[in-house]
Order: sequence, then C-alpha cells, then structure tokens
Amino acid sequence: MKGKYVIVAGAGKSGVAATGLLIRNGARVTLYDENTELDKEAVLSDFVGSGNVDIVVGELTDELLGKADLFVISPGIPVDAPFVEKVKKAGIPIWGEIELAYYFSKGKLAAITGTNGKTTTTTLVGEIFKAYSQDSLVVGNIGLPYTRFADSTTENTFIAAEISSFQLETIHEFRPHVSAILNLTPDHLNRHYTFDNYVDAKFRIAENQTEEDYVILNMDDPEIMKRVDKIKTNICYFSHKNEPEQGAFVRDGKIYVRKDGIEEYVLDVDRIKILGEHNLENVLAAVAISVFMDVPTDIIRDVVYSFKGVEHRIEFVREVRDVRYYNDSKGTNPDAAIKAIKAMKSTTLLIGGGYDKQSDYDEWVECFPGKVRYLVLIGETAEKIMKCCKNHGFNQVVLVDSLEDAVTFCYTHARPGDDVLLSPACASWDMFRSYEERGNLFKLYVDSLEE
Ligand code: UMA
Repeated sequence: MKGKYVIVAGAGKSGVAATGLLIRNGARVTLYDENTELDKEAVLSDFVGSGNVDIVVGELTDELLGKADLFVISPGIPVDAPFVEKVKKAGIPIWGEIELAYYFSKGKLAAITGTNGKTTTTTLVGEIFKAYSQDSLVVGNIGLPYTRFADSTTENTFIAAEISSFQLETIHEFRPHVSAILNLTPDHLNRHYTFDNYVDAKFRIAENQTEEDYVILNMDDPEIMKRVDKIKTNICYFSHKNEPEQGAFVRDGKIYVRKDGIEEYVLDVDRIKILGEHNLENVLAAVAISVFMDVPTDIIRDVVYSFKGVEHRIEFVREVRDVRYYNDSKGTNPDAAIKAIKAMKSTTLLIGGGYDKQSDYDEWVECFPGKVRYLVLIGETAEKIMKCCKNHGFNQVVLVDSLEDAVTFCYTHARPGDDVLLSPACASWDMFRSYEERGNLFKLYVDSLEE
C-alpha cells in the first residue's frame, strides 16, 4: 500500500478503522461519505498528526476518482449505489473492508456467517480461543472492525471473525482456515433483492477455501443442505438430529465430535447455560469450529460450561412487580424474533417494529396466539405489521410513538408472572443508530420503572 492513493467509502466504524490501517502502512487516504451532515472534524480527530488523510462528503467527483488506485467500501454501502457504479466504470478495484483486513492479516482465521446466532457463536469461539492461546482476537460484524487489528496479528494469532452477507459481497481472496454457515432464512432483502442473492453472498465465505481448509455447515438447515454441491473445501457438519461422519452432534444428552474417523466426547448438554434449541445449535457450531481449529476438547468444555451469552440477545434485564423484562434488541429479523418468543417461559408482552428491510412477518405473527398478550409496535414497519396481524386474526396490537412509551405500556398492562420482551424482528436504523443503542435505551427505561 506504500505510496498508493486509496478512497475509503463510509466514515463509520469500518471506514475509520480501514483508514487507520491504510495510513499506518504508507497509503494516502481520502475518506468519503455521502452524508453532508457528517461531523468531519470529529472523524478527522482520530487521525490527528497524520497529514495523509482528508475527508470528502456529498458528491464523489471524477477528479477524485481519477487519482485513486483502490476503493475500499464499508459494509453498509450497497454495491449498486450510484457512486459505486461510477467507481466500477472507472475501472478502480473495489475491496470490502474485510478483504483489506485479510490482505494484512496473519494467523489462523475462523470466519462465521449465517442469518442468526453469528454474534453468540463468534463470541463463544473467541472465548475458547482466548482460553487456548495468549494471542487471540474477536473481530468483524460483531462491532470490532477487522481492519483495526489486522496489522497487529502474528502467525500465531487465533482470530474469530463474525462476517455478514454485506461484507462477503466485496471479498476477492478472503480465505478462512475454518468457515461456518450457521443457518439461512430471509434477511436484508432490501439490499440483496432476492433470497438466492443473499444465500449466494453467504456461501462466498467458503469460495476461496481449499482442501487444507474446512467449512462447518448446519446439517439440520434445509436451505444450507440444498446447496452443499457448491462447496469445494472439506465439509464438516453440526447437528442435533443426526450424527454426521465429520463434525459435532448430540447423543443421549452429550455432545460428541468426529474428526478423521475418531469420535470424542466433548460435553454434557444440561450444563450449557445459554437456553433454547437455537443456542444448542450455536454451541454445536462453536465446538465443531474449535475442534477443526485444533483446540483441545477439555478447553472447549470448560469455556462452554461457563459461557453466559451476549448482550442484547434474550438478555435478562430486571424483574419488576413479578414481571421479567428481556432485551432482545439483536432480534433484527423475524426468524431471530421467533426464537426469542419461543425461549420465553410465560405469557409475553412483546415490543416490535422498526426499520423496513422488506421482511415477511407472517411466520412471526403466527406464533403469537396463546403466547403474546400484547404486541406493542414502534417504528417504520408498525402499520405493515399491524395489517399482517389483522390478516392472521391477532388483534391484541397497540401502536405507540416511542420505545419509552412501549415500555410504559407494558409496565401498566403486564400481569404478575408475565414476561416483557423487546424483540423487534426489524433493524433499528429508522429510530436509532444501532441495535445496541436501542437495547441500551430499553434497559435504561426498564431500570427506571418503579417497584
Ligand atoms: N454511508 C454512505 N452511503 C450509503 C450507506 C452508508 O455514505 O449508502 C455512510 C454513512 O453515512 C455512514 C457510514 O457509511 O457514515 C456507515 O458505514 P456502515 O453502514 O458500513 O457502518 P459501520 O459503522 O462501518 O458499521 C459496519 C457494520 N454496519 C453494517 O453492516 C450496516 C456493522 O455491523 C459492523 O459491526 C461494523 O461495520 C464493524 O465491522 C452492524 C450491522 O447492523 C452491527 N450489521 C448488519 C447485521 O448484523 O444485520 C449486517
């Protein structure tokens, strides 16, 4: 990168981290963002003392493009955005932020994708790596840009990376040693247009892997199993229904793993602290990933037994007046939200709605009768979801203006023994900066409720 001129598109977490990596390695960078309201000073303050960065907002000019050797794109920017089309026409190579990180990264990489469970599985794998090696990292879509850490890795670094479909659209040589696809249900259709496009992006995680590598697949997921013939690397499975020849599975309440013809006991299912069938799948995936990254099973066992899950994912917040409040702000699509409802033990007051990703809400609404006392809706999708509820004959629906009003409604309408669950089935971007902000505000409002 020395002496190269790079345009980095998107001045969010990824773009800022990518810029840092590039200038540390001798490149000259223009950080570009479409948002004309962006606080340029604040962004540039991350690079004080470096004369090698400037920032441009609004229009991407031909003059700027004329100088560029490389264009690095943040995951949130659609690859068919008009200004990206201009870059393609100009013949400038386009790398995703993940590709850039991979270019600089050394060490042993495990990359995890799928519609749901990515963050839980990546966090658990990261904990297992930390227990095994003094040199380990957790990076990616989880909120820690890979580019922030890539050039400080060594040959011995164990890396657990959460990778989204957005990030996979712009890889070229990205090649994990172990990759995993956890499950596939429709998501981000406003960006990918069709489920097939979305699935194709997900399968790219394994596209550069060779016979020295492994892909770990969910044997119980029909959408994944339909497409295994696309894979060129070694396939291993995880399953709680079958016993694959290579991979992790459950027998008589215990998890075992089979690798190269040898079967080994790993752990007892009833000692796993994270609840629900979906979390059993996450643990199975983490076990398979870790075993194929050559981590010994006794280390895996100890870490799984002590793992309590991640923030914003069916996270218990507080009990007030015999009502339990759960934060599942990370339930950003119907499939994740269905899993959260199923994990609730009592009648539930559910807070849903948010940014419109063109999802289909039928299956989500179908699991309300007998379980959901009220659905309290906020955000862009509120009307659309309300209509869907009407079509399914579910009428316990309320529309409110804010998340705070939604919490107040639940507080005043819950009966002793009920659960209150924020699990929106939608992204947060219509009203909040991120699902973390939405979840943190929910916790703040719940914490302020009177006993
Ligand atoms: N921008 C444009 N034009 C656009 C879109 C965005 O100029 O068309 C600019 C915005 O003005 C903004 C910047 O790009 O200044 C934001 O870039 P970004 O959306 O890529 O956000 P980052 O802060 O860089 O965060 C990204 C991921 N965000 C998305 O994929 C939307 C984060 O995933 C990730 O944690 C972070 O990189 C670190 O790698 C979040 C996410 O919601 C958690 N991911 C989706 C999901 O999990 O469902 C895929």
